[in-house]
Amino acid sequence: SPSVSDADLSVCDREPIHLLGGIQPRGVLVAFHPGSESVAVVSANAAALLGAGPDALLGKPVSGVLPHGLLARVEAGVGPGPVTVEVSGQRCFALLHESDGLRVLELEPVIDGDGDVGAEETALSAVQRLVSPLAYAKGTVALLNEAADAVRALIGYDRVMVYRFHADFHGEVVAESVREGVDSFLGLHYPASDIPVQARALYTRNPVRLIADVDAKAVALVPPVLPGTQRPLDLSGSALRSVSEIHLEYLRNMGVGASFSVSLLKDGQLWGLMACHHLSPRMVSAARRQACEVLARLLSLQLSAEERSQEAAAQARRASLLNMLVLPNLGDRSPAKALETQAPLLMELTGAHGVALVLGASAGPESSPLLLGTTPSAEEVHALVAWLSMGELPGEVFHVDRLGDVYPPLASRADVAAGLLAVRLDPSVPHYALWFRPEVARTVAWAGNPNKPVRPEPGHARLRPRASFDVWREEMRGASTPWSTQDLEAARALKGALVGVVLRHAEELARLSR
Ligand code: BLA
Repeated sequence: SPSVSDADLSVCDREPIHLLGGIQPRGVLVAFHPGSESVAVVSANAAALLGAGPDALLGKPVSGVLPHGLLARVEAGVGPGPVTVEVSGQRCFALLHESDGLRVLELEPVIDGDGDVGAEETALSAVQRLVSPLAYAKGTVALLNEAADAVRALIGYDRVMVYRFHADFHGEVVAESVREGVDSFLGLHYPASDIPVQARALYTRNPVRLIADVDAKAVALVPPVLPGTQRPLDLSGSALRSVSEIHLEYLRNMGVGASFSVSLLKDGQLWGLMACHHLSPRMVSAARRQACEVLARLLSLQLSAEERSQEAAAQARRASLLNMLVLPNLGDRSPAKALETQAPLLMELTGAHGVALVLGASAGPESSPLLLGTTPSAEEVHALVAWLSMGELPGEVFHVDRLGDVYPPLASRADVAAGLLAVRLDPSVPHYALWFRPEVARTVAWAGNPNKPVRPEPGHARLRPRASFDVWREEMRGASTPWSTQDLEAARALKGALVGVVLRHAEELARLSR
């Protein structure tokens, strides 16, 4: 197998994973012209099922290659699951799709005779649990855990994870179902490069993939290059597609023998994956894969609905926070004093770990900023405000998730201020509300067993999951979680609410001190 060098790693995003020209050896592929029905491509292992190899099969009419009536049966698509057919005395799942103007038939022998028995029942009961009002009422995480349990029951893998992409496409294991005694990956984060951009694009179009044996040698397609396109047959829609050697090495380094994953889409975008590992090679029948696909589609719908209602709830929560913030009677307290008691609300409003309110007239008790939660020092905040006031703030809200990059004086303070969200409360005086977030690497936990010794092994350290986590942490150094549009809206709304109260009070103070 080709060795994976650092140079290879740098071109990961460009590896054409749909054009590798091979399939996994668990089945046979035959592609033929739709008109003449002559065989145009066949996998090198064809003899195992079709009684003859590529030399004999290429160019022949498909009717002379496949058992009589097979194609008609597959095209008619009997029953709900994938069609099973009899080829050379073996029962096979038959899957048909089109690619590069060819019809592509894939045949996968049914293993131990009953590969699909019970799949429909298991899937149906899982579906029932997932759509039950009970599962729904328990919230997203419970729903995801249910789904992980259901998929594990269906495929019998050791570890089934729900892997969720963040906005920057790094990912996190947010739910999991594991066999007793198997390491948990729950809560672990991985860099975006672990699932490169073209893989994510492919998984958006083709939702299921199975690597039944990470050590299985790929079987070449014949011919390796199509005369029409001058490149290998496009296997984007194929079930047997062989996978990137880089990814296989990653899986081996993880101690994984088989990997199965199903896409979770939200509004047509890749939201995450159900990522499943077995510690030894393990087949998942086409029927069970399809059942998992149905579950994943259902889960995707539930997630979309759930997220929409969560967004609505968060919106309502913010509105009520704003009310709570501005309604309390100031009495004879200054706005700053009044707001001090509301610190938790102020932080919750934007999901910050600290807030600084700079409302000061040049003299008086409010000349120093009001610091709530985890923030830089008063001096640091003063300097930051001076810098903010100098520049033209693009828009009324300024936000950054790598403050150290644009404002070096706080580069060493990523522990409190990697992220800054600032609103200027008044154009004529430097009054600000500033929200701070710490570096994200400090807010996520390595949820595996950090005390477990990592064996230093030769070879490609980068492709080891622990190393991969470290890479992610390195990439995220100095960065906070990004501010969402909702955070920005909340900041703007707070500005609207505060401006009236605070400025009136500040003018009052100014008048008094004159
Ligand atoms: C594909 N990488 C994948 C897939 C997963 C992961 C789930 C989909 C294929 C599958 O089902 O196995 C990553 N798997 C994970 C992660 C976890 C997991 C993060 O279980 C966490 C628990 N991978 C790398 C690097 C490269 C890379 C550095 O780590 C490239 C430089 C490549 N990953 C890579 C490629 C694919 C992939 C090329 C596509 C494989 C294919 O479908 O052909």
